[in-house]
Amino acid sequence: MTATITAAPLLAAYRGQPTSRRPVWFMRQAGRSLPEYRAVREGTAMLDACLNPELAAEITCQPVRRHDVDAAIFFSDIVVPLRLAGVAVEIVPGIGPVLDAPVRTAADVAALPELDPVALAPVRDGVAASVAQLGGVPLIGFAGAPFTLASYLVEGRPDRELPATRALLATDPPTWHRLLAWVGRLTSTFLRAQVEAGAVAVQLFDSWVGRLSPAEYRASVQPHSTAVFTAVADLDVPRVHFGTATRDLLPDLLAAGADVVGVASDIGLDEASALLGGRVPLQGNLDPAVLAADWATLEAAARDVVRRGAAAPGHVFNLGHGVPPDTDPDVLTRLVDLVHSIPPEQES
Ligand code: 1CP
Repeated sequence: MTATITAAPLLAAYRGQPTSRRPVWFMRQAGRSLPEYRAVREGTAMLDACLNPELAAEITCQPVRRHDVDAAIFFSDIVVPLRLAGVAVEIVPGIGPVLDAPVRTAADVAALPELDPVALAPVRDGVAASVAQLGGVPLIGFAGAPFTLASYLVEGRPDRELPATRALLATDPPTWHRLLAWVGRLTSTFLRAQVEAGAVAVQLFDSWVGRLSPAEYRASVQPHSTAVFTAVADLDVPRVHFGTATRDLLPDLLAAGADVVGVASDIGLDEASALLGGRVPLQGNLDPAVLAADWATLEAAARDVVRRGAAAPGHVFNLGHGVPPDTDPDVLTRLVDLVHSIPPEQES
């Protein structure tokens, strides 16, 4: 890691240290809200774009060039390692990840192929090409957490109620645990490849984990997320753990092995910080819906996030979830300028 990257505001905030400016980036910043993204994606299927190193690097860098955000996130998807392991999955426009065959039985789980790290060459090459173009702006690697990725395998397609996932968890614990252990190995391999190729932080997305009670989470999910965090611990990069609707789960998400907790918009950052003992750097959590509001409303909401975020030892400004596809990119640029312009002494 170069000295410039080590001193980057993103990494300082992730470590709970003072920063030269308040870092900001957006989940799903690389993607559909940008006209230059739609232009380069024209005619290329989503997963083919992810596996084309030059194209993935170009899309990764687009939001950094346009918005002056403090981090890039590698353009990929949580299902990319499934495809590279040989699982038949496609990202269908307007729907999301769809599998040829859902994974629901002990036999289905036993038949899942292990991911050969060699198959990750397009990911390593895409990360390396991104880092080469980013000129010192940190690159975040990411993966789907075992629960959220398993939910796509079990449902076979997006379904926020997760009926088949919850049924498998409740009725066949041995198969459930074998499935999550498989996903955990897959996710660890995917994350390691990104860091070895130049990513300087990682984020584990457990987007749908808020569907579980704390007791369910601890018994059925947390050990597998811990295994992922442990598998990348020796790489010594900040590990961010994100989920939505996690008000009741925040201490458990931290205890899974994270260094930073990503908070969705259902709870204020000051309250989240208190629930975590006031000692954990946080990332978040402007409500993405506010991006469509008039500027005065958006500015007030962003300042409120900054004010509440000051309760934590470090704060990386972000949304509470991904950028909605119909967001005006100029609003994001203006928001970045605003967040950078608020001096630390005006936080409280
Ligand atoms: O054609 C397209 O443009 C497809 C839309 C798209 C994009 C741009 C998908 C399909 N994935 C992505 C990229 C992506 N996915 C990134 C890129 C980096 C960035 O943040 O800019 C990231 C981090 C993801 C991660 C991801 N994929 C998550 C976790 C984050 C989250 O939003 O909760 C999840 C749950 C997915 C699954 C997925 N992939 C795509 C869609 C539409 C979905 C969600 C489907 C659903 O509603 O369940």
